[in-house]
Amino acid sequence: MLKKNIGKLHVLTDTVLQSHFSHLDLARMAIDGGADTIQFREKSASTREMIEIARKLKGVCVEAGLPFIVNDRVDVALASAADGVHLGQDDFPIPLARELLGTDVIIGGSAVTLEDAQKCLADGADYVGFGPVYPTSSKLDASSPTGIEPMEKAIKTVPLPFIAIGGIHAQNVSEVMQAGAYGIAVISAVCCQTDPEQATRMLSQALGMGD
Ligand code: TZP
Ligand code: MG
Repeated sequence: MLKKNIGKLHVLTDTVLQSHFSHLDLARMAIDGGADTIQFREKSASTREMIEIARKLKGVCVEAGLPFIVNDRVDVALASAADGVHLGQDDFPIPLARELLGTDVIIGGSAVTLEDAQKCLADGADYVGFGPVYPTSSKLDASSPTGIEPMEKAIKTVPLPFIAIGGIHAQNVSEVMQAGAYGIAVISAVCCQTDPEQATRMLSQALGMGD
């Protein structure tokens, strides 16, 4: 049993790959479809705008009883009383984020290699976001896809929950879960679908959630 509520189906909201739905629309639909973590991922809005959206998203997540995580931005996480923050290897340093946010806040760290994952552990992350496992066009500066085996090896070596990310959809969920992932994180498999709620439901079913 994990000490913190690290969800198994993280939906990252995105308004760059699509402009049909807002962050708030996406969060609501993902929650209705069975997402158990919402991560606010916004790279281009102003800080004020980000804070405004994040505070609304936090409200939606509180209502649903789900953790709300902010990508990259410790300041926006603080300003919205987020439950967590997700930090890449070149983002705000995890140990400093921990100092500022406290022990109860969920901190996720990104990893593409075993060494990255070991660093996440040493830095005090609560989970590892590992990937891209499969090819993805949702992240401009994404590394080459790792494939399953490096993730499997990292999972066996680093005692943290692993959230697989990158090119994950309902058809390859079972492969990443069999490799030992604790859960998955997706952008396009939800945000870029005509029915994000139904798309989330397919993923949650593939994960065997709510069975
Ligand atoms: N980090 C590694 S891959 C990725 C991020 C944010 C993008 C995931 O998007 P998608 O559409 O689920 O492949
Ligand atoms: Mg980042």
